[in-house]
Amino acid sequence: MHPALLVTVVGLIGVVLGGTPLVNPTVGKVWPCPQAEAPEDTYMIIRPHTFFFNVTRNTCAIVDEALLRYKKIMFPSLAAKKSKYPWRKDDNFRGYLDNLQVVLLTKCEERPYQGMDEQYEIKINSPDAPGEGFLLAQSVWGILRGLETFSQLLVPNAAVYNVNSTQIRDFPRFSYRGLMLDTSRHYLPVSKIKETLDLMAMNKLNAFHWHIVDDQSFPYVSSAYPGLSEQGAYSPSHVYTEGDIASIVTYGNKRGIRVLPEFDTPGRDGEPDGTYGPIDPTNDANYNFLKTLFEEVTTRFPDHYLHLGGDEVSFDCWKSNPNITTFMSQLNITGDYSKLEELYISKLIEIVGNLPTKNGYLVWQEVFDNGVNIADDTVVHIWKNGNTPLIFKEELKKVTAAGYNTILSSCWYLNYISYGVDWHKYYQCDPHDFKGTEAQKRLVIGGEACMWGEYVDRTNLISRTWPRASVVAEKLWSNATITLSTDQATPRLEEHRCRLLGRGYDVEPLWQSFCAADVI
Ligand code: CP6
Repeated sequence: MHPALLVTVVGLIGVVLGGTPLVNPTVGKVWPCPQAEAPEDTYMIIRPHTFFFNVTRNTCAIVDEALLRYKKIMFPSLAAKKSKYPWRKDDNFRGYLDNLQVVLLTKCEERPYQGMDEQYEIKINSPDAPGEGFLLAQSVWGILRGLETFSQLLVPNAAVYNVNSTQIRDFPRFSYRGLMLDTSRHYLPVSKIKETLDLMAMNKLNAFHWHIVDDQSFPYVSSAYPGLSEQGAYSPSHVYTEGDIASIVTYGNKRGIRVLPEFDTPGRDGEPDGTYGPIDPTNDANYNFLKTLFEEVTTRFPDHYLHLGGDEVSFDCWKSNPNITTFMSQLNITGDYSKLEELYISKLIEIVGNLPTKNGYLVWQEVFDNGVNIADDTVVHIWKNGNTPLIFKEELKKVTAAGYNTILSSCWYLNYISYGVDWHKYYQCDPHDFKGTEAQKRLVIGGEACMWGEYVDRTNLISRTWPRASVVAEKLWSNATITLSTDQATPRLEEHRCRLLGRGYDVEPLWQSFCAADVI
């Protein structure tokens, strides 16, 4: 690339965050919709057999591997022999795009993290570089997001692909864009989790919240406490070994996705049955156990954050334990079980805060609601009252007024299903739609779609999650002004669903329809 061009391009990237969008495209081909896009009617032709990515500036293993993946995604039939059909060339034809220049402007990074830089810029046959194609980003994460966008710009045309002249400047609206899966109520095979990570990357989601264990089963294999899965897993094969976890973390990280485990304590059991129940907060041995367990967990999951749960604690079991009753009377808190819970969570938080890895953590909203003293960088996860926006908006207000970072899930409980179109209500829910100051709004770092596992296993995971999670993904990535109208999103979402289907994923239909490229 000509040095002068590089300077302009760096300059452009520099103004992305502060600058005003060029155009807010209402109908485009890319999902989630880019922040600013200036497509033209002219186009270039990509010949898959000769097309290549040309990496300049910095190189990075994550980028090299992503390029190989995207070649397969973009040209699935590369192995097939050339089509005998001629391709379209007309007045708008502007030549062949033989390569995409992939310009990584700063040094490589290995693991994604909260607040990483994901902005990128794409130029295809732009006025300052006619006949050329560029993908530029400050970070490897921006390159990954841009590659996904580039792959979505390609339109098949017989044996080749058309790509319109365009300029795109894109960056996420929210930095935390998550999806939660639950592997306790049903075990999910590692392959299905990886499929989910692929789909997350195709929707620019960047945080996989793994609700790995719960009362129903404990598939996490611990070296320190092998009995947990030996006695707690559904079967010896319904488990996640250290190797499984490492391969899932790496798989996600290579796609710019953080993997955040949740070890939900003290437990949300219902009726005490003498077998299971929440952790006894009066027994010191339990805190030693938690320290050792979390020490292991935080070395296996390298992200700075982990999810500590803390939701829906039932006090019935604690009430039935005479040792706990005595303990409470000694502390002068007889009958005040929230106080007891607070005591437990405070100790847990102290333990986690003092681990060698110095982790930060997320907690479900109850921990905040119950007035537990949490660290300043805690992320409060709002999940309750999905059907009553007034209440969860009030919660957003309270949590941010107290100065905490927060993510919203209340309106994105994908495990709820019903007959009919349900994605409109996901699209209409906006994490900034509450009364608060600018500073309060900035504390809302994003949101998360949740897929609880009571009725979900490997057979229906993909179809029940997608493309409904894609709707949340656009809400969290795209400009607020773009995501106002479900009518304008409909044809784009239909196309995106067909694209994911075409890429080989069993994503469910949104309504009566057919996919033109779907080969029966
Ligand atoms: N398990 C845990 C669950 C749920 C929660 N925590 C849950 C609650 C309500 C619905 C779905 C799931 N199954 N540990 C709440 C955060 Cl509708």
